[in-house]
Amino acid sequence: MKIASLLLLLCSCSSISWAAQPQQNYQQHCAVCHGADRFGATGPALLPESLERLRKPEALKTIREGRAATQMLAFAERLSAPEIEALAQWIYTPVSPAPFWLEADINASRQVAFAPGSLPDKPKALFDGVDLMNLFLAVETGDHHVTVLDGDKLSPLHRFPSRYALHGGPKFTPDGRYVFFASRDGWISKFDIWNLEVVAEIRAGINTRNVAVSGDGKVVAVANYLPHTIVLLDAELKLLKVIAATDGKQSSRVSAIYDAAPRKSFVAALKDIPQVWEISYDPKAVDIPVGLVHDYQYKEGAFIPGYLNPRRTELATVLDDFFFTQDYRVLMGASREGKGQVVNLDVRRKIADLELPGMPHLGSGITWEWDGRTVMATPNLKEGVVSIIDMKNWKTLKTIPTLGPGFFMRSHENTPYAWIDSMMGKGKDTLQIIDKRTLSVVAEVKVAAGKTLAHIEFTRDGKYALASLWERKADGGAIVVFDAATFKEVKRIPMDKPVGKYNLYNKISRSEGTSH
Ligand code: DHE
Repeated sequence: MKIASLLLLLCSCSSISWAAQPQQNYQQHCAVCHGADRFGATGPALLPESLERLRKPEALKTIREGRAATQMLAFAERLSAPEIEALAQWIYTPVSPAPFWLEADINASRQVAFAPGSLPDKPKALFDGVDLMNLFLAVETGDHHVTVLDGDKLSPLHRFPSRYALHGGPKFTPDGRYVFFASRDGWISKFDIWNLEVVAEIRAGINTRNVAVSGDGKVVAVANYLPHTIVLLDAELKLLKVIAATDGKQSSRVSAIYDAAPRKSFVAALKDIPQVWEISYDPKAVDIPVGLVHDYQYKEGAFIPGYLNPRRTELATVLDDFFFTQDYRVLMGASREGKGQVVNLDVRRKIADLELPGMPHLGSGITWEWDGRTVMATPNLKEGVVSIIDMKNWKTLKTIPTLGPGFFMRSHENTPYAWIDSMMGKGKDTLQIIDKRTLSVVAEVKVAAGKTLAHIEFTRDGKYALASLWERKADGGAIVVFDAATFKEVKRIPMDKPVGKYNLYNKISRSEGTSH
């Protein structure tokens, strides 16, 4: 009996110390960089939501061996293998209570390096003779830097550190002077391209999807998974408003937010609620009491929402990836299960279904004129196909087989070709080129067998296509420049895991061949 009690005592003691151990080790070794609450500080957040893209063996390796070219130290000497295992296990468990990031947290996080008006209103001498609208910004996630690239000479001009893990396209002001980046950890950075300085930063959330900038450059919108919010900032990154993403019954992660400049509004995709939200930033869009106008749909509140208030379109199913017509009146959306719908934002209802297999990546779609009509082409994250949709009747005109599931598709007004990667499958090292006139694959390019080649962006004139050799610099990571007519490699610019590259002109002019 005594032995049994002793065993029980030993067992419960060891389980107490086992359970307490990772927290203690975390506070002792990790909290200083990753935050006592695991929300992140100088190091990234360590929450299950933030770690979704890091596989457990990779996390274990990072704790053991550290991360080259970062401040992440190796802990193999200081912690035993079971301690490291317990620590890794623990950072993948949700925090309780659920993470929050209130207005006060957002306001307190704001940092201004250069007050408005304190930097010269003209581009640095470095840019003399450079076409500022043909610059590219290349996001390198190897060592978390951004390179400013001269699109005429195809050579780097400047490189600066970014926040950890930028995601989504950076968004430019219409004059091309400023650009806004979002990191997965919620940091929004405003960079002055003319002066090559980060001028202000703010943490808008804990787990962020993307950022959008209004067509007039005055409002910045941020979509968050954690907390469930849309955050609106002014151009100096001062908080304007936090909008809780809820339908009154349930709250939702916000998958993405886009600028619909011709409508002077943002359009938000919600991951957990079957609604599309449109948020007007038109100062003339005042809230109108229901009853004063003939309103055919929105009867929920006491008014029809106007300036910076979401206007909701109810749908039958959730949509979390969008593509817009060039005038932004109509959006094509898909859920991650692949159900596609066409929604008219003026009449605020679904107007058609889309026949799409797998998991279409509509956000990466492009359009062009074909046989007297506009067609839209979308890659697919699950199946090796490009779907071509007739935008007059929303029917799938053609399904083009590719080497495998792909992420990004690109073209340009001045080229008859569209380029597609297959980075999610076996053909990840090969780009395929589709003739926009015949809707068929006419060429393939590969520069390094077995290495991912993806994400294309054209120069302003459409003469060159720049693709990412998606590797660390030591493993040959580079931007590979192809002649857009002959598909021959003309240059290789070494980079550290270049993810996306963004041409100022193509983005600001909303080229039909690139994402906006
Ligand atoms: Fe992205 C853009 C969603 C995984 C690289 N990605 C976007 C956008 C959305 C999105 C909604 C458009 C926002 C914008 O540009 O403003 N991405 C998602 C996902 O849901 C998904 C599948 C899962 C996730 O973890 O979020 C996902 N994305 C990835 C990656 O794994 C990629 C390849 C590498 C990475 O670093 O995260 C990746 N996403 C990108 C890039 C863009 C992007 C480079 C900008 C494309 C552009 O040219 O505009």
